[in-house]
Amino acid sequence: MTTIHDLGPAPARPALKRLTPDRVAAFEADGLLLIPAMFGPQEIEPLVRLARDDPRITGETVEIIDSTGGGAELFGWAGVTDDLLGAYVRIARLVETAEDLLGGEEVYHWHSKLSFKKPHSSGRWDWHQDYGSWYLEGCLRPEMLTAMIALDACSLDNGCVELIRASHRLGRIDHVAIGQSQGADPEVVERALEHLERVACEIGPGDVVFFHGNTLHASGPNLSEKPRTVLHVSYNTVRNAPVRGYDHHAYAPLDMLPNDVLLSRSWGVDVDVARHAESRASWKRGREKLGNVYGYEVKR
Ligand SMILES: O=C(O)CCC(=O)C(=O)O
Repeated sequence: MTTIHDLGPAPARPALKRLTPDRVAAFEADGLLLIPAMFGPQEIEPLVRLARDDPRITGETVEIIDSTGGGAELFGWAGVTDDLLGAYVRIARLVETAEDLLGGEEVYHWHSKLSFKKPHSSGRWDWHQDYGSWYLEGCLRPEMLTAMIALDACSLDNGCVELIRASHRLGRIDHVAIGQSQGADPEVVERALEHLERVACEIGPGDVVFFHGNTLHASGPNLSEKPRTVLHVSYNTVRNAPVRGYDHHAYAPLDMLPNDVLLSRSWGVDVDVARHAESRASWKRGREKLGNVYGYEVKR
């Protein structure tokens, strides 16, 4: 215990590793930040191939049911994997950017999701905050963010992610039942949209959008003949590891990989099938133990 008279100055912020102060300030103001071409074409290509054709991925997706009964497809995992998928999670440039954006705090991998929208598919994501569900696992601070890496060209017609600029400053918004699913209270979202900007993430392969855990986001159906695939990589700060929660969200050291890991093709196997199967099983056990903190129906 200390008294208010004895408080020292706030601790200085650690030096930035990858970003300039103005970019960090932009993220803090807007809850989102675009880094164009963070991955080059040769770096993104192996993941595009894997996500498109590999039955170890395409045969293991789940369908997330939205408020209108449509289904969006995901391949998700948590933990630290020693494979191509893990290389995108552990590559230094992504991890260090996340740390710069989260006040210089050390981060670990929360979970990642390949999010697919097939051509002419109706699945959508209702407006939500990721921290809405992560909070229910006992993460006390919203010191969490997602790096969304585009694998395809994303636009409004193929269901790109939309963000509400600066909505992270509204704090955590209750998620409520909406049609067949759940999402941020629609009345609050409507009010937010009266004075905050709706931003379409129209980005190309290799571009990355970082968004804060409390940034409201959604995406519409894919009305086009082109696929829309993105990889969402979510990080939590080490000091914010959950006080309860799904076991696979517990802290595990990230073991960062060098920035040339993708070009030097030094990632080992493409998909560590056993680790991914264990991650999915752990996800299921977590749902059984804690309930469905995400609030939406998941179908295989
Ligand atoms: O990929 C998308 O369209 C959105 C996915 C999303 O919001 C999520 O996984 O929380």
